[in-house]
Amino acid sequence: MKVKIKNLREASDRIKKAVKDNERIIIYADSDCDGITSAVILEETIKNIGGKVDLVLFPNREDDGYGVNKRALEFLRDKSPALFITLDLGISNVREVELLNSYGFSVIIIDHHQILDRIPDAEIVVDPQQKYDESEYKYLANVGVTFKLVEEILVGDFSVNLRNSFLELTALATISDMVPQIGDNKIFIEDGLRSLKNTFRPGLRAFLDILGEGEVLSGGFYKIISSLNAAESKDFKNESYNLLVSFRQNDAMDLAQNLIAKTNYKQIKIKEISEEVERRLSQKKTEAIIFEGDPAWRSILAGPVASILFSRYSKPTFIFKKGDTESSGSVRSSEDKNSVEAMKTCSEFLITYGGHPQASGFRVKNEDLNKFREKLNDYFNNLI
Ligand SMILES: [Mn+2]
Repeated sequence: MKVKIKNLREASDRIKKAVKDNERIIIYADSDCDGITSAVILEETIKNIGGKVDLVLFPNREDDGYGVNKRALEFLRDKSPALFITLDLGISNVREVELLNSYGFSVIIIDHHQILDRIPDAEIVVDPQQKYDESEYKYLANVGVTFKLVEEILVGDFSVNLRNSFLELTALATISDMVPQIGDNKIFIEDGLRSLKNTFRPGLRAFLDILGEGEVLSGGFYKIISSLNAAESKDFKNESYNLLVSFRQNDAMDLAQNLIAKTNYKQIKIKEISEEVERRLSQKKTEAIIFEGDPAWRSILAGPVASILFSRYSKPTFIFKKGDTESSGSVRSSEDKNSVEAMKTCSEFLITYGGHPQASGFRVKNEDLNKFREKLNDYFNNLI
């Protein structure tokens, strides 16, 4: 018998209890493919055991920042008591969870990101990266952790159809999150993509119809993933989530069409920004890192731009949107040039930061940008 993810049983029991006692349930998930699919799977599972989720919320990363942000706290203030479940975020929200506790929420964190100095004081924390988690599942995307959780919740009542439907989403988000395709990730991807062509989920069917079934199965599923990642959250709502939970074929077609157009436009912008960064690099002396920002760049494009540049230069890459007073950005690097460990040494300058060694994010006051850059250069220079 494999060792289970720490606190998985506790989270399952707590969610079942909330359903039984008719507690209000709120899901708060990250706005990317991994967070959105996690939310869909957990919500549908809760419905399946006779409960309902009162609110499913997604942060606007562009305007309000990653994780449980300030606007979310304002919005949530009068929504307690409730069971508040975070998905694909939360592990870095020590202060915010303290506030949520004081508002009267019971908080469950489901995340897979690296632990910073302290674990938030939530009722239950499920994160394979945490101390004393003896499971092998360090490599799962959040959707994989969520899949394990719903297996625990549904046990014998997990029908083949529901399982396949969840596997389709798990496959897409596992690929999207770029976690290693090993162990259960490999199984999720194989089984999920196999099931995709027979999907009964109108949102995914719409993509197959628009993009062409054969096309999608021979690699075009990347287009579905980038389309799902192209949605933006507004007022805590997210179009990709709306698409995946829609049961109306026409709505689904419109939403999918719209997301495909968005991702095509984003691709053009990503290329433009990458070229601009390369132009700037050619004009200055080289550093251990790439560190570039601009008021005109949207922070949601920072991740993909950083990915492109990291793959070309193999240097830890920090790309950010420079706001009026603060900047927020994304980082791409490699396991051995751990970006989270690097930012730990700069935490005095950072408002927030977190993520994975290879993919992370940060928010910083503009006046601290230079100190941040210098300290990062120091860190990576000393590493070599
Ligand atoms: Mn994730």
